[in-house]
Amino acid sequence: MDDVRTQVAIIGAGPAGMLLSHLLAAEGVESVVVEARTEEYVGSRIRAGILEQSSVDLLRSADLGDRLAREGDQHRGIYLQWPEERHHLDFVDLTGRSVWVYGQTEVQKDLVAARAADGQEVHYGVSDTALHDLESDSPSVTFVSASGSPTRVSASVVVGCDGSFGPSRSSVPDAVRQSWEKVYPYSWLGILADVAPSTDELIYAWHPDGFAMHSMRSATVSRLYLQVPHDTDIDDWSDDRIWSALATRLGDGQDGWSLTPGPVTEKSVLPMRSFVQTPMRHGRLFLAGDAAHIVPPTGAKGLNLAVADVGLLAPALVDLLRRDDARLADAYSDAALRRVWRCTHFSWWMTTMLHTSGDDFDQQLQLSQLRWVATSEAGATGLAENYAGLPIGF
Ligand code: RFL
Ligand code: PHB
Repeated sequence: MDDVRTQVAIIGAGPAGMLLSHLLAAEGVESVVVEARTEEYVGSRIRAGILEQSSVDLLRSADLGDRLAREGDQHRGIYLQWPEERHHLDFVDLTGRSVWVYGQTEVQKDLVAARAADGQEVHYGVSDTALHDLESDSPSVTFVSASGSPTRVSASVVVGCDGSFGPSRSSVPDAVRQSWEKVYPYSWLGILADVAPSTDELIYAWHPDGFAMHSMRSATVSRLYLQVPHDTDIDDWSDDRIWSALATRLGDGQDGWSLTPGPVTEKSVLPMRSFVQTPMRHGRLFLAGDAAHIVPPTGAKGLNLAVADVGLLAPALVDLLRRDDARLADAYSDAALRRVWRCTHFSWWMTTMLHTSGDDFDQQLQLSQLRWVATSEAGATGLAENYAGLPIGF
C-alpha cells in the first residue's frame, strides 16, 4: 500500500474539490485530491453556464478572475416569456446584482491551471475510493491509483466533493443522516450549437408544448434546452425536430424575433431532481457541492451552491487545522444548509412555474404567477434576488 500524508483529503476534482484545494493552499493548508475520472473527462463535461454575483466575487478574490473578466459576459437579467409576451427582468435595477455567462468548463480550466501552477497533487483515474475512521482525528481515504497501486491518503479531515454518485454521502451512518428527494416527471434535452445566440440575455419560456430555454456560452456558441418526457430517447430527436420545437416554444416570428439554427455539436437528456442530505458534516467528514445536494438546473444554482459551500468550508478548515479553533467547522453544516434550502426552494419554484405538467388548473396558476413575477416589482425582485444570488454567508 502506498502511503500519502496530508492535512485535507479531498474526494472529487470537480469545481467544489478543486476550488477548496485552491482556497486552502492560499492559507497554507495542504490537500490531496482524488478523482475517479480522467482530467480530460472532468474538463470537458458540458454543465453549468451561469455564475451569480457572489460566485464571481469569490473567484476574483481567489485570483481566479482574470479570464472570467476578459471572456465572461456580464448579463443584467433574463427574459421571462409565455406565448405572445416576453418581459425583461433587470436584476441590476431590481437588486444591484448581476450574473455572468461563463461555462463550468472554463471555471474548471482556470482551477486546473491554478492548481497545476501551485504543484497540487491530483490523483486522476482512481478506482475503489473508500473512506475510513471518519469519527476519529485521523481519517483516511483509500483507492487504487490509475497505475494499479493500492494507496492510502491519511489526513486530519476528509471532504466529500464527489458529486451526486460518489461514496462520501453514504459514508455518513444511516442513523445520523436524513435525506429529502423529489424527482420531476420530465427531463431536459440540451444542445450545444455552433451558432451566434439569437438573444442578448437568457430566455426562459413557458409554452403549452413544454418549457424551452435559450442560453449561450459565447458570441459564437449557443446552449438551448427543451422540456421532454422523462423516458425520452435522444435518437427520437433529430436536429431538425429539436430546432423546430425550439422555434415554436421560443416564439420564432413573434414581434420580429427569430431563432437562428446552426450545427449541433452536443446533445443529451438530463433527468431533473431535487435532493438534500443532512448533516453536511459528520465527525471529520465534510460534504460540499452536489455530494450533499442536487437542484434541477432551472434556477442555475448547482455550481453556485458548490462555490458557496466551499466559500464557507475553506475558512472553517483553516481555523480548525491552523488555529485549533473548531467554531466555524461546527457551524458549517447549519450555515451551508440555510442557503441550500433557499436555493432548493428557488430551483423547485422556477421549475414548477415553467414546466407544463399536463394539468389545466396548474397551467392557469403558472400563467398567473408568471404575469405577476414579470409585471409586479415585488414579484420581479423576489426572482431577481434569488437568481442573482444571496451574499455568501446568507
Ligand atoms: P461534480 O462537478 O459532479 O464533481 C464531482 C467529482 O467527483 C468525482 N467522483 C469521484 N472521485 C473519486 N472517487 C469516486 N468514487 C468518485 N465519484 C465521483 C466525479 O467524477 C466528479 O469529477 O460536483 P461539484 O464539484 O459539487 O460541482 C457541482 C456542479 O458540477 C453542478 O452542481 C452543476 O453543474 C449543476 N448545473 C448548473 N449549476 C449552476 O450553478 N448553473 C447552471 O447554469 C447549471 N446548469 C448544471 C447545469 C448541471 C447540468 N447537468 C448535466 C447535471 C446544466 C446541466 C445540464
Ligand atoms: C446553461 O447555460 O447551461 C444554463 C443556464 C441557465 C440555467 C440552466 C443552464 O438555468
